[in-house]
Amino acid sequence: MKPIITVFANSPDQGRGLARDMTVRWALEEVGQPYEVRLVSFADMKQAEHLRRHPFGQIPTYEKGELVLFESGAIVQHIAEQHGGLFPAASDARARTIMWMFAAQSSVEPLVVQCEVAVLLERDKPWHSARMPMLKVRLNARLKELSNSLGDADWLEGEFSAGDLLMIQVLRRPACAELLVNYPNLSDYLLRGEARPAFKRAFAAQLAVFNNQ
Ligand code: GTB
Repeated sequence: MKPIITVFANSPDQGRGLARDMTVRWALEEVGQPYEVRLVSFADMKQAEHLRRHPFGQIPTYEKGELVLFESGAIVQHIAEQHGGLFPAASDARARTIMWMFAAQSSVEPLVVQCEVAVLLERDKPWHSARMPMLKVRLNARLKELSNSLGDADWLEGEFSAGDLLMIQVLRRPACAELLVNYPNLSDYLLRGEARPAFKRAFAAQLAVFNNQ
């Protein structure tokens, strides 16, 4: 039985792979698990049928048999637990991988989201021009710390893992792009992730949805 994931019927990013279904697609491609896609419009996401899958009326979700999951990080963790390829075998290394998954989504991504919200929704506020540089400074400081931690390693925890997948998805966000030039090791890390065949297959699949509009 193939899992079914929900994705935007009409992605605002126009197929740039920025919406979080890309994270789930990439994880499924890494482990070689074929999947089906349920396209949902913005209106569909707020209807009862979808709210039964996702209480916040968002994508992505993951359904397999009786199991219905939301939250991209939890979905990636489930995929990593069910298949080989995203979690190291040793339990300490697995714990550190889960630590990096949380780090990506709770210690780096919120700083990215704050920058994006400021650009998209707060440009007309009188305090925008004072707030924006402050948000950039905070994000830059976190990227510097991440850069120091990665050092000259290829991946965060030995082999490529679910921690890298989630961290690279955060680094792909446009708010990071202009800051990554300061950290060549993070730029190279991002490129290594995007060069993975599984990433390319996932990217092509989400782009195909947009191109078939
Ligand atoms: N914490 C949740 C997770 O990780 O799964 C967050 C889920 C989430 O933010 N979903 C967004 C959504 O459904 C899509 S990914 N939004 C619709 C809504 O809330 O009504 C965020 C996103 C959307 C679009 C772009 N883009 O076009 O560039 C980038 C990222």
